[in-house]
Amino acid sequence: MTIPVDIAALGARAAGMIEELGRISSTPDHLTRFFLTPEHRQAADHVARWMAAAGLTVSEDALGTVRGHWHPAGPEAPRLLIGSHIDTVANAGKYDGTLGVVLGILAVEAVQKAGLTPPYGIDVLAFGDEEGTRFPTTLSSSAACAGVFQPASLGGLDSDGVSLAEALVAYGKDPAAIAAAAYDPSRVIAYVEAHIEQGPVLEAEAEPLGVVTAIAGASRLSITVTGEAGHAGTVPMRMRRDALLGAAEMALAVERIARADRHGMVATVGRMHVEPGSVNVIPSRVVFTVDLRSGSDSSRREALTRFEREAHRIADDRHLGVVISAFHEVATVPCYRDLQLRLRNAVADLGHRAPELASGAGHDGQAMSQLCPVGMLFVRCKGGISHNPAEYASPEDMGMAAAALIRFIERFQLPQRDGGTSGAQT
Ligand code: HGY
Ligand code: MN
Ligand code: MN
Repeated sequence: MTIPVDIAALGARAAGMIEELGRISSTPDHLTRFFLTPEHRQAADHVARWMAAAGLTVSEDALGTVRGHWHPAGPEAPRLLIGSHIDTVANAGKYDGTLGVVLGILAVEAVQKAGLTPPYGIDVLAFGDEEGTRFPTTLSSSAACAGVFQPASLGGLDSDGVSLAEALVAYGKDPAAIAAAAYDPSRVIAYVEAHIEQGPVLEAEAEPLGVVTAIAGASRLSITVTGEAGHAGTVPMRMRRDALLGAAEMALAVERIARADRHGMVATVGRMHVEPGSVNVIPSRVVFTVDLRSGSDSSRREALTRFEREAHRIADDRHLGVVISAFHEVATVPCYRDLQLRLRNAVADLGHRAPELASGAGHDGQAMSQLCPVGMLFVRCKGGISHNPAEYASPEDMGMAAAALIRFIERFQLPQRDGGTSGAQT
């Protein structure tokens, strides 16, 4: 059976759902929706209503992940998981994460309506903490589904000093129930996520969809530099212990290290907090973050070592203190070759070539890969812009992605999980 797909109609529906969720934010003038906030609650309820309207049975786990279940072969049958995240960065675009949840709901609704009765079930998952922008951890909700949640992260604090544990309780969750959120690996077939590319490749290739080969590993550091406050008008330059200038030199050092790398390494100083923060006081303490990524874990780890050495040299030269702590580390995850092939065939059914590309952005698939094989479908986005209100994917491309997921599900059998010929990891 080939399920008829109306790409324009699917795209229009996806665009409408993206707009609806894009309006749920902590501020009316831009989109910011952090984990376990009132706006997360509102968005989760909105997604739950979409799932119920699409014929899914809805539940919510101890980390706030909304789960839409379709079990035509009964609750004990193995499951395909399809999902993404509904939390955002600050001043975000509307498509990052949300698109994967919307497309999962549209695809499962379509295959149900077509009368498909696969020998497996499908859960659509809406994760609440992929970005890691409120608490120090990231991927915590998909980690809970994968059974690899780190209880130590419950003590992580947000900028108001609220711990993850306190925020979960305030959200109506029981941290003691987190372990029960884990899927039984023996009953999960695979995890598939559709996501905007957040890069320029598909646009350059003039293709609406791509298949992800691997998700780049990443490290996130917090660096505290301490110097001595002083009067901006009276302390001679040679006598200063200026924490900000030390931090600035360290930031340039990590940029230099990334630029010199041959594996496309990227380094970002996304946050810098300066104390005391008066215009006429020499900064005495600076805390800044480094986000470092590479397609090669060994080169990323070498870069971390080099940066640590450089930071200490700079601190010594300037008579400053420096403390470096890594608060996030995730390895590069290869996507399962069998899933890549199936996604590529689904796109080919629609008359398109699906370029293969690695993901520089992190995704929930990195956590889910500890539970089951992972596949990702990328959707072209305008100018490759993301983590920016200008982020955009066209209704046509979103419709094409929904149709590709429908084709993927329609043709999905129970692949070999033991690494059989078709399923060996890349
Ligand atoms: O940071 C990332 O790569 C993702 O958007 N969380
Ligand atoms: Mn993101
Ligand atoms: Mn994302």
